[in-house]
Amino acid sequence: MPKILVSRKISDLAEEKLKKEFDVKLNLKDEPIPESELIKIINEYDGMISTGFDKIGINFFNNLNGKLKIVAQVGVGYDNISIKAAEQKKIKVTNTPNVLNEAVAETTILLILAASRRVGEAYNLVRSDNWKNQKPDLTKFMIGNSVTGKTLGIIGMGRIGRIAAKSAKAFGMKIIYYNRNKLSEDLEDGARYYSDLNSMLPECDFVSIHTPATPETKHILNASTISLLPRHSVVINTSRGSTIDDDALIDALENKKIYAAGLDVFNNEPNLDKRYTKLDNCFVLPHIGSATHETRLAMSMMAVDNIYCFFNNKPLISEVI
Ligand code: 8YV
Repeated sequence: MPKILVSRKISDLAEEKLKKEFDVKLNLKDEPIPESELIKIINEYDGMISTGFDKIGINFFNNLNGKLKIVAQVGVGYDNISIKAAEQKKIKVTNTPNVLNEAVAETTILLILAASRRVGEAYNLVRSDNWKNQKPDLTKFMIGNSVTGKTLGIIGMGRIGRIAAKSAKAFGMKIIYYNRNKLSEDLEDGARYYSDLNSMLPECDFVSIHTPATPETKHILNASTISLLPRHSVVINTSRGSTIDDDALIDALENKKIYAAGLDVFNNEPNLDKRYTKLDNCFVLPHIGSATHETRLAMSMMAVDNIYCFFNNKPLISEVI
């Protein structure tokens, strides 16, 4: 019976299913396994279920003795895994695309609304019992920007970007997008394509990032690209923190070069740049894009199914390499 290490607590049903077929080491207490510890123990296992919180880098792969065959990540992103090293060592890597599209799109809409309608400030006012000290000024009190009818620019019109676009249309938003390639008319669904990011940015009332973290997308929003955004624009990020240059975005928010930001992901999570937490015009979440019961169960199940298919010589559900 193949031995499988599950690096973090995953959904109960998925753990049950895995236990039926494999010799499983679960992490019921959900204690993070430090990288050095993981490297020490991993050679006891034939397969591993990982999460985006585990660092599975070159050292991990260099240390393998031939027993480990597959890393099944619970997550669509896999920037925590050195894919090149995995390829060299002929280790399969799988991820969990599609099942989280809607949850992340929901979070995108949540951030669009929260950032433009000043939800963070408004919520803090009530919670801190300071509402009663405010004058309900009709033209000033918690006045934000409307979302309806505005233009949303999507950077990265993949599976998640397209669902976010579809949801945004419910608010009458016009969709424009920047992507490596123009999509078919069917997938575009009325969105206007820009082959050049710099040409799209001045047209955006909102801009939302939906790319994976790659060397090409690192700091795709930086001082130069942010300077092209209108002053009333709002930056949304549910992808990865690395797509944004923090200094540039914080400068733009502090000096009102843009209106607001809504961010679910950060560089160096969970130790985000503290300046974000001090800004009234920045609505922040702790990377909860896919955090619904339904979605985390589906993600957990997909990772388990990938492990099952691999050890039963069936086609994998979602293969990265
Ligand atoms: C997860 C994510 O929270 O799927 C992803 O890429 O960022 C999130 O859904 C995280 O990576 C857990 O593995």
